[in-house]
Amino acid sequence: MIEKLNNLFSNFTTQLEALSKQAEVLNLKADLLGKNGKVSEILSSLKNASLEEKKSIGALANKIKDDVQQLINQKLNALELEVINHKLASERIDISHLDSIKASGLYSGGYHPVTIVQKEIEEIFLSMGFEVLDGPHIEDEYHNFEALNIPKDHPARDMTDTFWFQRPDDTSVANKYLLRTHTSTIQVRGMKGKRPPFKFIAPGKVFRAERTDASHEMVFHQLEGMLVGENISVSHLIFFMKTILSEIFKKEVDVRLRPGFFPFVEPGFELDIKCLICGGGGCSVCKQSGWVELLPCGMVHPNVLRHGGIDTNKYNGFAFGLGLDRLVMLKYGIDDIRHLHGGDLRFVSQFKSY
Ligand code: FA5
Repeated sequence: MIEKLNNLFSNFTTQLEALSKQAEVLNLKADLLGKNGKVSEILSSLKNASLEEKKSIGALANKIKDDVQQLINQKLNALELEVINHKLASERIDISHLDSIKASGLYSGGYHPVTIVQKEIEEIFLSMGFEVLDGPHIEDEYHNFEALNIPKDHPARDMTDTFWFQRPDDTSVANKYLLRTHTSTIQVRGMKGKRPPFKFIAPGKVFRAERTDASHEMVFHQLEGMLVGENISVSHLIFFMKTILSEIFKKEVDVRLRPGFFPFVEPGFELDIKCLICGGGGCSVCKQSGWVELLPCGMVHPNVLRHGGIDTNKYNGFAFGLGLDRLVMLKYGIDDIRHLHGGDLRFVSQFKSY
């Protein structure tokens, strides 16, 4: 009987090894351990055996049952893994190699040149300890104008042509909402809840109902910057602006500073950069002047600081609003801003991919 059981087990292991389907394994298990299986058959023939025999054969039969069950489980797991691996291998798509993507008729995406430059500038500011903030495209009058020292009926409201609209659920309030005309909206939003000293930048899209030309778009990008602390002066501002520009262009660039009027800064400046498209000789981008208006800036007006909850007896600061699209044009030698957002893939795919 013992020999019979041992033979049964050894036959089972040989048979199991040869099987390649889960159903076959389950059949083999039933054949051996099932109610009417071979092991039960042997055990039922023990009825008339002695107590000693019953003990030793019963113990062996139980061990064989356990071993069979364990081997069956191992085999089923191995077969399941094989099925999964086969599926993964057969469904695998190689996205790591650009050529194979191109060969399959697909093209990999890439960053838009404005995004590339925005990311580079963010890195520069982050390395100088600035925070990067975001803000809504749809704004209210308060953040776009009032908080920036531009009250109702102030002539500066006409400096930019604004896209106004009403909320469908609140038609009683005319001209209350707008698409932000500049990223300066983040000045007061960013200051709220902060204690000086602090510094942040806020890049993003802005919208103006303007006629387009080589250097003007209706939807373009700005990058706002603000630094608030104690005893900040115009010389800090100028030094800072020049450092940023040489970091961005990776070389010394010619700049000029002119007085500029913005109600939210006092004094205010226009920082122009010598046109890198024509080298200063005159072209359509610089409107034949040799200079491109790029970086208006100034010392933050105390009224704006007060809207941000800042104690103006103790703190002051500077702010700037970089024109990102124009910077991209100067950096890459693009002679018309409309190329940037015209949606022509031949144009944008010239720039760095992921
Ligand atoms: C402003 O928008 C101010 N908020 C900037 C500012 C911030 C001043 C903080 C002082 C302190 P301005 O309207 O000049 O300023 O626009 C800023 C920059 O955006 C310009 O120098 C220019 O580079 C860019 N820009 C303005 N209009 C357009 C346009 N239509 N298309 C493309 N770029 C534009």
